[in-house]
Amino acid sequence: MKVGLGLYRHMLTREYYDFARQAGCTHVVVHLVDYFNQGSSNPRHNQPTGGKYQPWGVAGDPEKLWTVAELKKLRKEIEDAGLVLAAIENLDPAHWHDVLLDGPRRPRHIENVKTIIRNMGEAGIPVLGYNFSLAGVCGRVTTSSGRGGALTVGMDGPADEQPVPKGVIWNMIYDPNAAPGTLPSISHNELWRRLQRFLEDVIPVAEQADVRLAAHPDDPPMPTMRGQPRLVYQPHMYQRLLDLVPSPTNALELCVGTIAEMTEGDVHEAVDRYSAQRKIAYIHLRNVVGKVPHYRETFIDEGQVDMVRILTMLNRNHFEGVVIPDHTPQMSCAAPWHAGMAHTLGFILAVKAMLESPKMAPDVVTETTSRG
Ligand SMILES: [Mn+2]
Repeated sequence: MKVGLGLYRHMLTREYYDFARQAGCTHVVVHLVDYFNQGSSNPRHNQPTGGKYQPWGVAGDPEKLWTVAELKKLRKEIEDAGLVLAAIENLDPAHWHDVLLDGPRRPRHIENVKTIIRNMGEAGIPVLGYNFSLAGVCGRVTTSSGRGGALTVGMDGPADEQPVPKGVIWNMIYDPNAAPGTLPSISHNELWRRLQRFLEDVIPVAEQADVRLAAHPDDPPMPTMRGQPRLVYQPHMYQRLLDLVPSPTNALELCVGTIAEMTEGDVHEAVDRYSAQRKIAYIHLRNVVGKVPHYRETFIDEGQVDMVRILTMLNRNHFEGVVIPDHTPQMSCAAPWHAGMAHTLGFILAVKAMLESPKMAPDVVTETTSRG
């Protein structure tokens, strides 16, 4: 298991790379989509939040795909700082919205995704995280209900009252000039059909390019959000995604917090099951209290997930990918994002050190696995 840090687009600077190393990371996962672009309710020192029904921001330039030259330059800058670029997280809605929507530009947008995958392969970036979702990460509220009054994110009930407006996909605005109106609802089967077509189109290209595709589950994991179906909103639905197109390249960006919010199954079992199958490309780690549609994100050392048990299972199943902190509540100081990340990384590194200590490991493993 390796420990990394996820960096948003505006954080792709030497200062943030140095921070990652100082906090004990060997790897970084980068976001090239600028979620915060013109977002009115989306402060940059937090995870992208938006409002319950307010999108994050405006998507990127549909004509500008990430080039081999810029990807190679990014990789070099990260390596010059002493880190490894483990993955790119998320596609820009501007590049592939008609794959999600099954719209008229789908053929072109599938080619966009293939080009991005080939470019990543050429630049030596081994994993692409993605989220096959129409409504995206939405429907959440930010409150000061975290420990010590920390600002944190969660749900206070379902979010189906306001449908997705036209011109918005995956909680970002891809067409600011879209006609008024809302996106018609589709069925769960139709969404699975779109995912299957997507995987069948791009997995062969990804295999050739040696880039793993890693699917994030639906966050928040409700059956529907804003009137649109969700794909992976119970732990077993990840298996359906894997079985659609069986390949080591068809893999998971397993989000522990999201799975813990699901109403069925058990997050510890899910981590055990999918890591034993070698299907996890990388892991988002965060803790949580409650289940959808009523939950709150918490600090790593509280909440309903037994993090020691999760990390022990990953270690026992010889998980060789990267674990990154997902989101954290905002700590009261001048650098709330940094403080939350450093706190989470310290916790992860302590457990990792314990598991890897030759004298400690057998006792810890026995103790934590016998707990259940
Ligand atoms: Mn996540």
